[in-house]
Amino acid sequence: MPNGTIQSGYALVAGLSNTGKSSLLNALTKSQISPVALQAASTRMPITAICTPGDAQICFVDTPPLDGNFDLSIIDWVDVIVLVVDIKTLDKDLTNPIIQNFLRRVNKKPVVLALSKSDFVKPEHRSAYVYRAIYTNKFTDIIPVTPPLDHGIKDLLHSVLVNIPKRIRLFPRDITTLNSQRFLISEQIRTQLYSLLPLEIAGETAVQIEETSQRDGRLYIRANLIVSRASTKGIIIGRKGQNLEHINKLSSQTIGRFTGEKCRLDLWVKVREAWTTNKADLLEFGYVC
Ligand SMILES: Nc1nc2c(ncn2[C@@H]2O[C@H](COP(=O)(O)OP(=O)(O)O)[C@@H](O)[C@H]2O)c(=O)[nH]1
Ligand SMILES: [Mg+2]
Repeated sequence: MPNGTIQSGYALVAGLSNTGKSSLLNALTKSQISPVALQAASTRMPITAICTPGDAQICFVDTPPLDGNFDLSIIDWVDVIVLVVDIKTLDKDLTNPIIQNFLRRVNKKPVVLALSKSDFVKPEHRSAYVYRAIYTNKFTDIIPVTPPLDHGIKDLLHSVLVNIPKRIRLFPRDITTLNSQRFLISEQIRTQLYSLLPLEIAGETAVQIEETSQRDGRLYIRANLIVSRASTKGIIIGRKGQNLEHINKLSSQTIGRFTGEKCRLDLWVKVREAWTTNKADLLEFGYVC
């Protein structure tokens, strides 16, 4: 191995919707980079967080759900895959055609199975689930995890790390993500919409960051919530502005946790008729490339 090489590479975090992928990525990288919602809210585009155990670098990539907007070609450029399966639905999920198709496509790459939400199963019963997954002969390792309690995270990190090859460093020493701060902030706000609004309204609301700057020792963010129908505007604002205030409060909290700074969020609701069906608008709001 030439001098100057280190373990440096990509680990994909994939799974069905709402299985705990984003919570797991945050726990693995000790960050709050990927938004976690109370209600199912899909990650739209890959979100990256880099962790540096010892001299190594692992760029974890949180992805849209396998049963959603997942692009299988992303598999080709990662070194190892963490497949996240909810321990409660393990049997059903292992025979789910979407998971089976994913595993066929993965081919010879190492796949570590993370049995998520393992707090729902008594500790003494967890090994039975691990044995069930071993039977399939598809996984390099199988680890029960509970990201909010930090359970299993160290073991999972170790299993990923042994599959990261040595090569010339891929990332500068001091970066924690490959995404822009603007994009990550907009995703934090967008995800909170799913916690507070009906699904169809949250799904038709784009978030556009107009300004991020420092004001009075705080991170100032001015953002627009863009709705596709005039009638939706009032719903988002709510009676006496209560809904918008709630969205603002929750988003400010999650942005504060993610950036580590106090922030002042200035939210505006704007209408762009039928943006969800207009290619130029979809491009502008980052929904297609
Ligand atoms: N009880 C429990 N809840 C979890 C766990 N991991 C995630 N969650 C919750 O499950 C929901 C979905 O998590 P999220 O990480 O957003 O899932 P994703 O859609 O796969 O990214 C959120 O409400 C999380 O707080 C876990 O290990 N135990
Ligand atoms: Mg997610």
